[in-house]
Amino acid sequence: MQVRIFYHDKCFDGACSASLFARFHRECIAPKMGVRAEYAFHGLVHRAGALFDDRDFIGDENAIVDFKYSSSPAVTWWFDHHLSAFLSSQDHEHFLESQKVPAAQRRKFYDADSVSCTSFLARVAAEQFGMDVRPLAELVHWADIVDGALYASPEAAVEMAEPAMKLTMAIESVQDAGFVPRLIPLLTEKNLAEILREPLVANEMPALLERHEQSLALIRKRASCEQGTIYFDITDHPLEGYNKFIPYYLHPEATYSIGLSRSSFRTKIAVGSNPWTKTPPEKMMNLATICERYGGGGHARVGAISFPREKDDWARAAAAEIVAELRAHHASL
Ligand SMILES: [Mn+2]
Repeated sequence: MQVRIFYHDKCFDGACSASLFARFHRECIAPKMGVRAEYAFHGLVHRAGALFDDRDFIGDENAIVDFKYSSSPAVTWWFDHHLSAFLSSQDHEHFLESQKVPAAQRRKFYDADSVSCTSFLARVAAEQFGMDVRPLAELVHWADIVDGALYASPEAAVEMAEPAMKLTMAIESVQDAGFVPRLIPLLTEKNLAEILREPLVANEMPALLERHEQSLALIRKRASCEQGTIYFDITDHPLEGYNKFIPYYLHPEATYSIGLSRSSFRTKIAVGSNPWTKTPPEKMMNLATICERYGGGGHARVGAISFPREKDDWARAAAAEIVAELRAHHASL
C-alpha cells in the first residue's frame, strides 16, 4: 500500500507531524489492515492561488497534516490545528459532515487549541488508537516549543543552542527540495542531537549559520520600531526564510512585527507578535483575522500572507495598511 503524506513544508511542526503520522500509520493502521505500507512525503506551501493539486492525491491513502483542509474524496486522513484551517465555509461543512460517524471511524481531526499539530496527533494516536508515544516525548515537547514560540527568551530563539532550533533553521531554509522528505523519517527514529550529527544535516550547518548571521545583519539595518510595531522590507535580498524571532531580538520592546520578504515562489508578509511581550493577551490583535482579510491566515499570534512574486507593490501596500492598523491599535491602549 502506498501512503502519501502531505505536510506543511519549511516548518518544524509540519515535518514532525509527517514523521509521527508515518510511524502512527505503520504501527497502528497498516497492521490492522494486514498490509505493508510505503510512505512518501510531499511538502505543501502557502502561496497565492490554488494550494492543492488534486492530481497529487494518488496514494492508496492520502494524509494531510498541519495544513489546510481539502474536501477531495481522495484525502483519507487530516490533522490540523491552525485557526485558518478551512479555505471556505463549504470545506468547513465538509469536515463537519466527516465527523458524523462513530468515533472509532473518524479519520479527520481538528483542534485549534493545540499548540502544535505534532502534539495533537500524538494525543489522538495515543488516546484513540492506542499508540505508544512515549519514545516520541522529546519530539512532541520541542514541536510545542517551536510552533508555540515558547522559547525562554529572544536570545534562546536566535542563538539556537538547542538541537531542535538548529533543525528548525535547516527545515526552514535548506533549498534542496529533497532535504525535508529525507529528514522526516529520521525525526521519529533518532533523538534530535543524533539527527543533527547525521551527514544529511551536519553538511548543511556551516552555510546555514553563515546565512543566519547575514540575515540578522540585514534585518538589523532595515527594521525600525515605532508605536510597538516593527516594520522591515527585505524584498531586494531574496531569502528562503529567516529566523522569525530576529525582530524581537533586535527590538525587545516591540509587540508586533511586519516583515516583507521575497523567495523563489512568493512575496510574503509575515505578521507576527512578540512571544515575550508584556502586552496582556486580551489586548492583542488577532493576527489570523487580519491576514485572512488579505487572503492569508495563520494563528491568533502569528500569521502570513502570500502574494505572487511579481506583486511586490500590492504586498507593500497591504503591509503598510497592516502596520498602520497595528500602530494605531497600540497607540489606543
Ligand atoms: Mn503547526
